[in-house]
Amino acid sequence: MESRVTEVTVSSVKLRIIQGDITKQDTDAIVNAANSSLMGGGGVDGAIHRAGGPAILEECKKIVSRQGRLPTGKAVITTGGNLKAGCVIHTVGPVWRGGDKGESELLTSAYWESLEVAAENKLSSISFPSISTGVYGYPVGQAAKVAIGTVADFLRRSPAALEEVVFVLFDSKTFAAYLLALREMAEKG
Ligand code: AR6
Repeated sequence: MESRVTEVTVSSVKLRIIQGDITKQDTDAIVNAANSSLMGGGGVDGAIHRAGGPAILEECKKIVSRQGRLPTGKAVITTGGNLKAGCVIHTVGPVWRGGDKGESELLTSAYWESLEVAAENKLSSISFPSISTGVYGYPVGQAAKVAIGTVADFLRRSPAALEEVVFVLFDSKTFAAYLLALREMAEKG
């Protein structure tokens, strides 16, 4: 179900939001809202590993044996396995603990580092889920502002790095929160 689409342009880069399933996207990379173990889990993490197959977990295991657990706010890249997207960028968002434990900085970092990894790997398009707003409990209205704001800041800072950034929101409440954040950002200019 991807009937509700909206789009703005930031520094000539398309920034779109859609309601749908991120595992079906054909951008160069999709981002996984993982946990520090990189061993899979529920939510979007479970869906990505199920759809992409075992090659993704194999690479995650190699990364963990090389560099240890992935700290919150960092990102790494693996194959996309059987996914249409060629790569998965795994990041770890913060668990919501009331909002005064550095959550917004860590969420900003999760988006920023994922975009850096995409740029370093010369990818031109990337899809994000709504990081931290499921099991990790980050209030979606606040998370949407951080997510849209961070991507817009990155695109203004590095306008040539990417061509398209898509937020793929699973449910209508999450879509509505991102739509509001996108409109507020577009109005501010
Ligand atoms: N496509 C797009 N979005 C999805 C999909 C999908 N196929 N499936 C779920 N979502 P969550 P978190 C949405 O809980 O809060 C995992 O167990 C979901 O509706 O997946 O960062 C990890 O292993 C919600 O809006 O991620 C970690 O332990 C959003 O994705 C932990 O959960 C994020 O929800 C991470 O928690």
